Amino acid sequence: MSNRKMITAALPYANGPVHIGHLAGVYIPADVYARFQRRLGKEVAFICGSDEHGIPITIRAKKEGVTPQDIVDKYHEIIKKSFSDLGISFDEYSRTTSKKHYETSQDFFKVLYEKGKFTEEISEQYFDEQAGEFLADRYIVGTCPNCGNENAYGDQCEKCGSTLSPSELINPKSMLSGNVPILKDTKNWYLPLNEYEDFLNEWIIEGHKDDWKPNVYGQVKSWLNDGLKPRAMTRDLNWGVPVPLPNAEGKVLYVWFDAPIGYISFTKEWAEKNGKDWKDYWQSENSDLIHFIGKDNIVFHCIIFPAMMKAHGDYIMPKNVPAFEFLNLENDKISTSRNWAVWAHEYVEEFPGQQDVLRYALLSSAPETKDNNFTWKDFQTKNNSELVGIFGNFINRVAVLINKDFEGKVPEGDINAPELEEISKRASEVKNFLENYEFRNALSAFMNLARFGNQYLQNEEPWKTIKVDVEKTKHTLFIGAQVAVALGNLAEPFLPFTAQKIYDIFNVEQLDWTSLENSKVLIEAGHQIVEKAPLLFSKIEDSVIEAQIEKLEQTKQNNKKTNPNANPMKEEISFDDFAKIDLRTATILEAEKVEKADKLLKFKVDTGVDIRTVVSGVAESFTPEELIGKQVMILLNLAPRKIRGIESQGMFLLTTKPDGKLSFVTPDDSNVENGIEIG
Ligand code: B3M
Ligand code: ZN
Repeated sequence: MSNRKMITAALPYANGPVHIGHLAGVYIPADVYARFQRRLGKEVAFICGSDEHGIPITIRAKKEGVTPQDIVDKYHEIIKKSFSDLGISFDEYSRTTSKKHYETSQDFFKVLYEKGKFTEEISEQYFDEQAGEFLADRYIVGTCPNCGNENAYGDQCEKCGSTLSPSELINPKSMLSGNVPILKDTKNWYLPLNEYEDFLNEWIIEGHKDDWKPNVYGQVKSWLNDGLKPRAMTRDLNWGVPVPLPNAEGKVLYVWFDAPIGYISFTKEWAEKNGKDWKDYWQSENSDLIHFIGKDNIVFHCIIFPAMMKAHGDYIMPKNVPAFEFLNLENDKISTSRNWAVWAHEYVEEFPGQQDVLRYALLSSAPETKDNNFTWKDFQTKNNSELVGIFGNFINRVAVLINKDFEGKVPEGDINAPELEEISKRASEVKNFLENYEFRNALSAFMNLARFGNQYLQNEEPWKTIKVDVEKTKHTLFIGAQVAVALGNLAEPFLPFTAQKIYDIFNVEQLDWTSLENSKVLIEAGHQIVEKAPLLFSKIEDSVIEAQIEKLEQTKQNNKKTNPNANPMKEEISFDDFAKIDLRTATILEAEKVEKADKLLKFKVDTGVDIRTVVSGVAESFTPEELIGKQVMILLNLAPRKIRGIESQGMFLLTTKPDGKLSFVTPDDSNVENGIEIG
């Protein structure tokens, strides 16, 4: 068994914050694994960083009207902070716009180029002549040939879900200029994946049939059965790592070429800061490379990146690629664009000090072998019944009773008691499950020790026996203390914040894993614990859960909007409220500019009731002349207001056009008299 563990977690795209789906399906399990391996005494490098290239970034930038750099700067910080707040113990969290990464990925490309591993191919790509750019599939919109959706993308129709290619779109248009794109020849460098089929078959299909997860193995097998094709490793784009060849202007490395090399670049950054040699982790047989990813990344980590590393020649292959399925939220697919998610940074703010509750809830419903579901009700139950009711309750009772009855000193007990075996049994179970990437089973094995401890106290009743049998009580609490310290130690990979609290309560240092497996005393008799033990967990009230469910309900309402730009409905009013409003038809008699006010016009209006003065901010949308004689609608009984010294006696009904210009709401029939009530 190798002494080093090179553990990677998929690089999140820096185009949005991370949500519980990412956490449950990649980052929390990866963190548990890394922490556990450190406890076994392995030399661990746990590496991640933001994926800052690729179309998801440029699309987001376009949407927000800012540069790709602005987008990645913003989300890199948010993501990085969320991870650190949630105790994800990366040794390095960097970003693919770092200098080291440019160097590393360009060098990697050059090695493959110089070894003649690429083929050069000319292909026809859509090109926007006005913008002077080749268009990624996502940048082409048109009508879906399958469902008629007019806003289908060149790679996919989000309405009917079908996968498309740009040439299938009816009336394709460039998203950059709105023009019809033309087809133009372009040269790119391809990795002939078909040449790696034999290698991949032997390494994975024959070599990892039994130790890789069936979902991963199955996907790889089906890709290989279908046969692999050469795949372009460069793109015509202006955001990414430039292709390091002469005459390659306007070309960048394919994001799935540069991103996995990020794992290597970031290991180098970490190694330099920590006096390590990165090659010990990436180019040594005494290192296990393990990629934690979501199922949509399997092909990249099991086929393309290994083929790249094989082509390069100096790298080890991944030992395992534990890929997770997806987590749903309240029985609906998590979606960034629909805002259907629980966002990590929001959770941290709304549940301060409760990071471990989320870690626990997500681990216990981790989508290991099939898609799983997160509900707020379930989250509440897991906290209130399991963490508060069992685990927290047990630790608290042990600490309180030792203080109350034995002045805070762990009492004497039988050091050969059979209960100590329960500890070592559970520790070995947790270990075996974690070695097999069975996180949910590992978590239950740990919780079973807490259940055992709780039951033990329940049976022994030290709060009663203290009055009649002090010796027996001593033994009970001696065992209680052993189990409590064991629980702290076993909890650490899963619930690191809670583990630290337990170490503090019992005034102990963290132990390595093997000492837990030896049925030994973990805390000696006579050891002084703290006097006032804080509670590990607190009950989550119904109102807190209801507020979260309400928040999701709001999202649902927003998603129903037919116009995404429409503001949400204002608070409901009664009919009586409405009846107070006096709206009338009126005609503009005179209009003139208000001096020294660019936006204002002053009007004389015939309201049918009287002739009055109105000041309105429409000067940027209309000239005074074009409004004279126009019939409009006016709010008559609005209290008069002084605007620039002029008393305005009413307000016109106006709306805004897509270009930002104002437009009057008018009766659609010209035969309406002035002063007619509207309602
Ligand atoms: N940036 C994340 C994703 O597909 C993608 C992973 C890169 S790992 C090298 O969600
Ligand atoms: Zn469609």
